[in-house]
Amino acid sequence: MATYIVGDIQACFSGLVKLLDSVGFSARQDKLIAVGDLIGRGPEALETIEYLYSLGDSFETVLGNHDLHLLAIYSGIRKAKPNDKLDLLLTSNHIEKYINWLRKKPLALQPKVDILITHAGLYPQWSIKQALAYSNEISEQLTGENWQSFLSIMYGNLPTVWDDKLTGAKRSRFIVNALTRMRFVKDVNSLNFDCKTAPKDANPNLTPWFAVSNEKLKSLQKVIFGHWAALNGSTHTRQAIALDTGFVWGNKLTLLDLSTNIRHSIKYKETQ
Ligand SMILES: [Mn+2]
Repeated sequence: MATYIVGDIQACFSGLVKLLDSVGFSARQDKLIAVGDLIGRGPEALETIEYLYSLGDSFETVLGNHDLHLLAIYSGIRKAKPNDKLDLLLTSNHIEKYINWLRKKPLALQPKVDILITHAGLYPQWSIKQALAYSNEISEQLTGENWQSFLSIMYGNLPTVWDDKLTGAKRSRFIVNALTRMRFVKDVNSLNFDCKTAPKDANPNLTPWFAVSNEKLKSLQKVIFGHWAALNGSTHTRQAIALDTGFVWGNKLTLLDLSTNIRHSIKYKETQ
């Protein structure tokens, strides 16, 4: 039994299947975990969700910003843009089933001791334990009856700095942003949402979240994340493992075998 963690699929169903075939993935024996952004921008949103749903207990995921965006569009809180490419999924006869399945997924997972998976990473002032607890706070809202009103307060960039004393919408918004949208921080702990480049091309006052020293992250612990295609899978940091390698932008889709630590990739052009 192998456990594979896959980078941002973003509705690239054909590429995903080819990559899984290349490692001999078997839904009966193996487990697939995604780092979120299952859909968004790519061409095969419906096929991707149908397939991942069909994997049943062999599949787990954390939610990414595009997945939350889908929930918000479905709920009428956000309008779909043409480049979201979600029309066939949203008009599927089974959309309600898929939405109810997705909103029960967490924002953080701990597939084994010392490993955290989230879409965007670990905020530099949080421990893994805190990230899991905060993810649970959001899941309580997303799985509850008033999940759609929760989504309506989710959008916005403020506050940018965490404080344990935050409550209500501000607290929820920070948690969602830190776990699903973070890339750079300014002044050690202030989230920045403007810059999506590789760290070397960023304004020098911005630091990737994983390059800020985190006193609460123990030396054996690791954080596996997606969301940041411009990193191209590299953080130069042993404890932060980046798996978004930009397949939807014509680059690669990456799968990490959790037991061997070996990465398997497929290039976009090999799948055309
Ligand atoms: Mn993302």
